[in-house]
Amino acid sequence: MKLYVTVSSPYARMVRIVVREKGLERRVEICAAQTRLPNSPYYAINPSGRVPYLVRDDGVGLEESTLICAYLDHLDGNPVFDLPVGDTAWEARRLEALARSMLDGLAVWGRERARPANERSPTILEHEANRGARMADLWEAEIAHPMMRGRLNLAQITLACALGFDARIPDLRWRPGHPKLREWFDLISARPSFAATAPPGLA
Ligand SMILES: N[C@@H](CCC(=O)N[C@@H](CS)C(=O)NCC(=O)O)C(=O)O
Repeated sequence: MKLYVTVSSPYARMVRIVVREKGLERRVEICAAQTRLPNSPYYAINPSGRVPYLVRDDGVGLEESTLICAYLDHLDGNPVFDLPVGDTAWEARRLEALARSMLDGLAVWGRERARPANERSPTILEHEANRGARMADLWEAEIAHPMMRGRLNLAQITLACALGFDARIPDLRWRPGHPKLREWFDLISARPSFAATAPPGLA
């Protein structure tokens, strides 16, 4: 199988973490995609131009980080990232949605920052910076939740990929004033699958 990624994409990082957590490094070839480029050859592979994108052994392509994570998790018939059964599933989904909200906002912020300076919208930059600050406050309160401490799950992976995106957004200063979140992040970042997939800083 081929997994198309960019090294900076936090969504692709989620899948790269799952590849390592599931020991699939030999089955999944990581391929660099050229995104956001006019006429990129990547568009012939994935017309949407987005990453992550998994081309399965049968040639069928899958988009969306959560779908790809679930597909890879189920390959061995022993999924470890499925939702828990019963009422706790709602808590798991609630936390995952909150982490996704933070990640989606930061992705918009990062994309706006990456535009040429004269094309950036100060309104969007400010809106996303404020959202990021509110979400960091929210997560400082939520991070003690047992599901954020227990066995690795998609809420944890999503939140860690969101917070780690500060490597690409220097103005995202979520650490000051959030000691519990900082401690949680430093711990999860030391896990080999997270350490090996950390996004490069800006040049
Ligand atoms: N909801 C998608 C988001 C994927 C996404 O936004 N990927 C960005 C990189 S972070 C991308 O491919 N951007 C290229 C483009 O928009 O052309 C997922 O979870 O996989």
